[in-house]
Amino acid sequence: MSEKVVLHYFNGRGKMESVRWLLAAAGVQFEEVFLTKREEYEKLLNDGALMFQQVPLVEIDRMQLVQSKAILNYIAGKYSLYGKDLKERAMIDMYSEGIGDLMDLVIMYPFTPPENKQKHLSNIEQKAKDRILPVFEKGLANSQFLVGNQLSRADIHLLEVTLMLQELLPTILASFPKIQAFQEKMKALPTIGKFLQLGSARKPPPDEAYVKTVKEVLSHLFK
Ligand SMILES: N[C@@H](CCC(=O)N[C@@H](CS)C(=O)NCC(=O)O)C(=O)O
Repeated sequence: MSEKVVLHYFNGRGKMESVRWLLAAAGVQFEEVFLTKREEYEKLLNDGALMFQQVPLVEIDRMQLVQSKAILNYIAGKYSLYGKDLKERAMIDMYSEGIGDLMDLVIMYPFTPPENKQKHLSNIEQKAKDRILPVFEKGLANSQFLVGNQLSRADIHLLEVTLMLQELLPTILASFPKIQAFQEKMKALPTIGKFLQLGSARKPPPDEAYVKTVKEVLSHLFK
């Protein structure tokens, strides 16, 4: 019997979202505990659950995992989304880190003050078009998956980030036909299709309520 997996995070699309994508793609059920009040964050601190005083936190296999990259690595390894050998894994890591750089910019966008939003968005667009997306257009030139001949976390992260980009910049994929075709193939995978269904577990784009909760709970960061 598989043990339960519990995710602790803010109820919105922050760093935990990529973890949720991987679990969903692997068909793993999980429970969620949302942080809504400062006291809940303090309780996790007092319980010694947060090694670096930060969420996200994932309880899995009798461990309390923090640091989103460590969490993603563990889940990818456990559910066979991490290539067949060390070389494939290195490739998957490079792709995932490149995607992560872009993802971090997108995650920070809702927290950008209104006067800086346009500049931030232009930065996202430029990084995506000139630096990140061309790498994946090339990587998908002759194969269905980015690494080897099987699904890996890199594919799942790429679908996630390209869908996020399109919400902010609807025509961003116009000159990347291979990525567009890749998106369609990925969406046709049963577990991913299910995750993307309306009313499914996928989080909507961050709204003001989410930003307000994060700022209230982590008030020490937003003085
Ligand atoms: N490197 C960490 C960063 C996590 C992080 O920045 N968490 C924020 C919330 S999204 C936090 O808990 N900050 C509290 C603090 O830094 O005091 C990761 O990837 O998990």
